[in-house]
Amino acid sequence: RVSAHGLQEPPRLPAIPLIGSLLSLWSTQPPHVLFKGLQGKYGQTYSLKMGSQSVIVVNQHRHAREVLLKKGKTFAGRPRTVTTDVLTRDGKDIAFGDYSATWRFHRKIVHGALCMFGEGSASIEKIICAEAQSLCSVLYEAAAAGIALDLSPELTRAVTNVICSLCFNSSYHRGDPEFEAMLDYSQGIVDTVAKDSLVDIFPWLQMFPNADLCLLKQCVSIRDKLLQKKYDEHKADYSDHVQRDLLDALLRAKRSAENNNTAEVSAQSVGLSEDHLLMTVGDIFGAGVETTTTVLKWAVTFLIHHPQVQRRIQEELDSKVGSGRSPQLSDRGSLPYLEATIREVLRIRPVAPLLIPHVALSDTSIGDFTVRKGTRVIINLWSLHHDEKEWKNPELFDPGRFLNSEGTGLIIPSSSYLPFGAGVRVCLGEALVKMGVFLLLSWILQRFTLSVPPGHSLPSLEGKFGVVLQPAKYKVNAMPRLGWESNKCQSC
Ligand code: HEM
Ligand code: PLO
Repeated sequence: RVSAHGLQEPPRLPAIPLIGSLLSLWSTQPPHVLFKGLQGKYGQTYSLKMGSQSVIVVNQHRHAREVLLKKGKTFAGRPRTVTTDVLTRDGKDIAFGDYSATWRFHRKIVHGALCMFGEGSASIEKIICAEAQSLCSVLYEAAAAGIALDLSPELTRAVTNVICSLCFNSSYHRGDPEFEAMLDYSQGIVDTVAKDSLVDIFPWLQMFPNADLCLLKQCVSIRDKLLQKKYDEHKADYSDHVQRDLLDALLRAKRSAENNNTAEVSAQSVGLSEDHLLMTVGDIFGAGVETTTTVLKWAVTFLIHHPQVQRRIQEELDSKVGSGRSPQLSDRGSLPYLEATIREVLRIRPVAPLLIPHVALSDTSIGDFTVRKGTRVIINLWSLHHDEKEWKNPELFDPGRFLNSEGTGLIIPSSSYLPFGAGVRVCLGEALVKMGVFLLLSWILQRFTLSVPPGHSLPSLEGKFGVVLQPAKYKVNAMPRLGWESNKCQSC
């Protein structure tokens, strides 16, 4: 159908009333793979109905850039769903909260706090290196005992401690019961939130017993107790003169809004209620832990599949850093192959393969297609990152594609690459993630060669789809490298 403006409706999948459930229940493929496959029949941008909700799926970078960048504000809305409302007290956070003055204000506070404690500060490097050191000690112990390890809890603890010090100025020791509880609840949330499960498509289903929703509510309640505890502790010893972490920065904004105005009503009106503060810090803590750990796990998984890539990173480390000291952030510029590897991991296994759904805030268009206000837009990053027209052998893990022809400088070879999204909703954690992944990987690979234990098969490269795309569990042998047989770098 062509309108007066030359615009037309996007091709639409047959409107079977239960199409949403059809997609998630009757397909063996995860949604990002299914959506990529549907392009063959319906074109790169098409629409479908999930229950009564219109959804447009975008599988190409030109339309993705139009949505995220050119018309970023128009598409800056977020849908309300049953599961994200449970997680975020009805959208009082940044990631799942709708476009509003509150959302903008919280992004600003987080951005400022991350610059202050994170990217811009030397201390974050020290914190990450201390965690890298502690992680390597665990790998040395395991190697000495001849044990193969599931790296996941170790990587998670390192990452959690970095983000914990940014958010709450605290950290966890191995075996800390609060940390173990956090691992459990967070996995429960990742498994059940925001994956367009039936209850998100048909909200009336929450009337019936639902195991996933029940698990989500339990996990969220455990998380909320932890957040509340941190909040109360911070409130008790808050001082206007010292800002230790993100929670202090949020409390300070709340205090100053309250002081500058007559009643607490004003703090409420800019969205600085206790709920808003807890949900924002919950987002950053949750995002910080789950995403960074996931990238590290994918990196290790691909390095085990591609020992030649691992060797080349180690050669680069040996020649540019040597064996007398540990890598530091200032080495980033001289380790292009490692950087290229991190880029390739983010391409081949995007952490958020469908980003977070966007919503059109007014009637608008994508390319020649009309889009009505309220339509959800799913950007299929998986399609962008595996587009055969943009990437040679997209299924092949090849860090070299991010290097110039001399192999000395980094490039982005295609515009079809947006691991952190773009525009007004762009990820807030990109710089932080890049520092953490770079330092942790470089410390590990300088000291160890990773492989599967003899007789074990290679780990699966298929991810488990949820709000983040996670690799499966498996055990790793970390073999100390020549010259790094013992934990010699205790003091550096
Ligand atoms: C949003 C990717 C780590 C904080 C997003 C989005 C993506 C993304 C694709 C959605 C953009 C959209 O909907 O258009 C990643 C990747 C990460 C990562 C690949 C790790 C490799 C982090 C970290 C933090 C963080 C460490 C916190 C420090 C956020 C927040 C949002 C977001 C708050 C919501 C932004 C908004 O809706 O306004 N991220 N992220 N992310 N990310 Fe990240
Ligand atoms: C991860 C589990 C935590 O317990 C809660 C949480 C909060 C923020 C979410 C994060 C989870 C998953 C990754 C998300 C992040 C906000 C932005 C980030 C969705 C659910 C991405 C990659 O978009």
